[in-house]
Amino acid sequence: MALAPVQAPEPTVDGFVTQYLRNLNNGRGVALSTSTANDRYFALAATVRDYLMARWLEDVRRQRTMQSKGVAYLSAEYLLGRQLDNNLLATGLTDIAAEALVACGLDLEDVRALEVEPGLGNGGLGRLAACFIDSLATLGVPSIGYGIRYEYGIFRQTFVDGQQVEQADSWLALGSPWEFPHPEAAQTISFGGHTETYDDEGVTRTRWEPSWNVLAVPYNYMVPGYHNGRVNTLRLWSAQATKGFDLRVFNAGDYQEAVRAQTYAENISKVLYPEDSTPQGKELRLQQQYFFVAASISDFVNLILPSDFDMTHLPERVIFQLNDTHPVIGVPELMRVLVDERKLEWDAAWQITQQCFAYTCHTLLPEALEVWSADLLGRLLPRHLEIIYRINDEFLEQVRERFAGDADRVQRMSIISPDGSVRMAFLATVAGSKVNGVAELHSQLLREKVLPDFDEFFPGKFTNVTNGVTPRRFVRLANPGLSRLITDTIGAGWLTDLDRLRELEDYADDAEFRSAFRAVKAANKRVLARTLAERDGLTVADDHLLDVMVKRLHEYKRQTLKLLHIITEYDAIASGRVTADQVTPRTFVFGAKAAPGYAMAKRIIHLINAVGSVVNDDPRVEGRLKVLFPPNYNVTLAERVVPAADLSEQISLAGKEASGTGNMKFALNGALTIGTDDGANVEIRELVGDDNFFLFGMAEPEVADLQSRGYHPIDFVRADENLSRALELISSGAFSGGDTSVFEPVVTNLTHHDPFMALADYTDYIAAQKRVDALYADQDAWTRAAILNVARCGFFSSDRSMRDYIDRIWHTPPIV
Ligand code: GLG
Repeated sequence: MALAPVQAPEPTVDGFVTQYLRNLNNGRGVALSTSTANDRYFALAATVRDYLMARWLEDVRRQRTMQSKGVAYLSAEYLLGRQLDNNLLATGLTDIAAEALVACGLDLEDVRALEVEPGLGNGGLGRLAACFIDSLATLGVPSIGYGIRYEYGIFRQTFVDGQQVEQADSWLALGSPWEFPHPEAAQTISFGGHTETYDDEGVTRTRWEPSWNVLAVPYNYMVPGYHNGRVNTLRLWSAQATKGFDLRVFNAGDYQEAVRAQTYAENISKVLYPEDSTPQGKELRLQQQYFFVAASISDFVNLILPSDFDMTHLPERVIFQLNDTHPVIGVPELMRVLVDERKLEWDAAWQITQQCFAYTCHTLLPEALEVWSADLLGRLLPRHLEIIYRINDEFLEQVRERFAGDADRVQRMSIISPDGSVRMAFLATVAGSKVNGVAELHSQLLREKVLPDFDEFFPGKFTNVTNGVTPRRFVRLANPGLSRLITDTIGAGWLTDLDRLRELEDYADDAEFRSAFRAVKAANKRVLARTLAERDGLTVADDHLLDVMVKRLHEYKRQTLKLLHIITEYDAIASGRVTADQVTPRTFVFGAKAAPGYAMAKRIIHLINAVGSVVNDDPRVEGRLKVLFPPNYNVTLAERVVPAADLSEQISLAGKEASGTGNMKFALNGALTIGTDDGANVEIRELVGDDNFFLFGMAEPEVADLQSRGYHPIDFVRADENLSRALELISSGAFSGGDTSVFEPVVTNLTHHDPFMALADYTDYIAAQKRVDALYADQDAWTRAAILNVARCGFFSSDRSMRDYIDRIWHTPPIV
């Protein structure tokens, strides 16, 4: 009998119902009548999977047999968001599924609410990785994403008395229907021990004798392209002990000792970015990085490539893209594989390695550029440290040759810092075929300020790829109303060709279109209102300007500046200097998590909540000002907040935000940006035009200039009465029940240090907010500007980012 390939079920309501009930019965072992909500969700996910399966198997097979080059994206984070809707959209089955569920007496809305989003990332960097794999699948580029299957993702944020309290995110408590575990395909990953040399038929080679191992178990996830039948793979690794628990010790009664090794091993994939302020935490983090990178490289070279593959051709088959410095330990790992295991000459191996990696830098903050102490590296990965030393020696030899006598330069460029630690960004830059920043300004500053010696040394190595976001999730799924309006206006096809949004420009002056556009925004606000009411018991007024700042809490992003604006508005009314009806009614929405160990960030969260409760309870500003801070901002909530926003706050100190991607999502959904000349804001403004963007604040050269002249925040307090009043209000205890000590550290920090110059930009920020009010008062003009934002931001599709990576870095053509 010939084996027929797997077939997708019939894409009809009947076909869907049959498959759904089969999954409920055979997969969950329940009848519809006795099923729980979770059963119904799992069966639905399984049914969607069934429609993707045949294509997935085919694409996996093709990946193994093809001769062309593919992308292996190495990222410690993937902030995926919910999968169900996205996969229904990709397969075009949304309507069929909805009808099929009705036929079963169920409601798609209820079932989809059960999905827990996998929060396997912290913020922009992790969400970017998720957007990129979506675009790669949609473009039909052979690629595989590699990462870590954290048992606990980013913590769940709650507020207790206005203060952040973190709770474990047990997203796997009820299991995940989207993953396919393959324990039989586990890789053994080694740590510790020592190295020794040995004689291999006359050649001296090095051998690593590790002292302990863990298993890396792959979990596969489907990554479907949009309406193109393509299904790529995301492979996340989970750590497992090589040996189960020790039965002898267990039987002797020492239960804790019996599972000690197991616990130790499994800790590696336990939590996303464990606190790294303690030495133990740091070590765990390095373990995580090596764990997933070594497993991924081994997976690619040992399993995906044929066993007789000639490694000198590796660069023709793969590019390992390093998403920030987290996977950079992959560089010495590939060298070790090639030299120690595959027995290539060092020089040949180095040639290959340099072509197989490319590095994306996502930051400008020096403290975010990872550095590992040689001591820790040597203990955990002794062979890798040796390899890094040799890479560095040979590299510095070249530097000395080119710049004879320039000892300073040699020291500046050394991968090993003067205190003996390893600078991972330098290693990535030396090894990578290309190095890119994530927005024009960022790439420029990277070349000029962070890595200037390297830019000079490696002409042509540095490039830029401006970030992007997937329009499938962040326009089509998040904003169905706008999507419908766009399709009705310019026809279908724009979702995979986002530049076509340009065609909407013509409609900015069309009164009918503007009113339809406004109606969509209003409906989105009602959807958000419903979400926040159910989720957090919050109310959102219909007629307010929705002013939104959602992103990680960090001083450089300047949530405090936003807060000073709110306090100023509040103070103006409360003190009677303006009457309530003179201010534009606004609801301010915050969403922000602070790193658990970042005390100042947590205090700022507390202050936002404190200001919020005073403002929200004060009858003098009722109906005029409102502050909402729903806890636990995540991708799922973003999909509701972004389409509802009128105003997008992108107010980081110029030169600090590498790119931002939230800024793109808001603009694409018709919010206007109030922003500094920072990150991708620069490009947004250039595209949408100055009239449709509220620019304020110092530009990066002015920041640098003020810094060099000496910045004294107190001068700015003295110069602006509103600012001094706002700060004074905080100091006086107005937001802390008269207690003057709680927020004193925030005020003192601002008035004495203000490392991110919020006070220097305050006056201009307030002026820009006045321009916001003025434009908002003219609804036609505002809507026109909002439409132009949508029409002119097609550039920010992650499809375009992927094409740029392909052209400038990867050279991996789509395979259709
Ligand atoms: C970074 C940056 C953001 C950037 C994102 C994706 O801070 O500005 O948009 O990566 O490149 N660490 C991050 O989240």
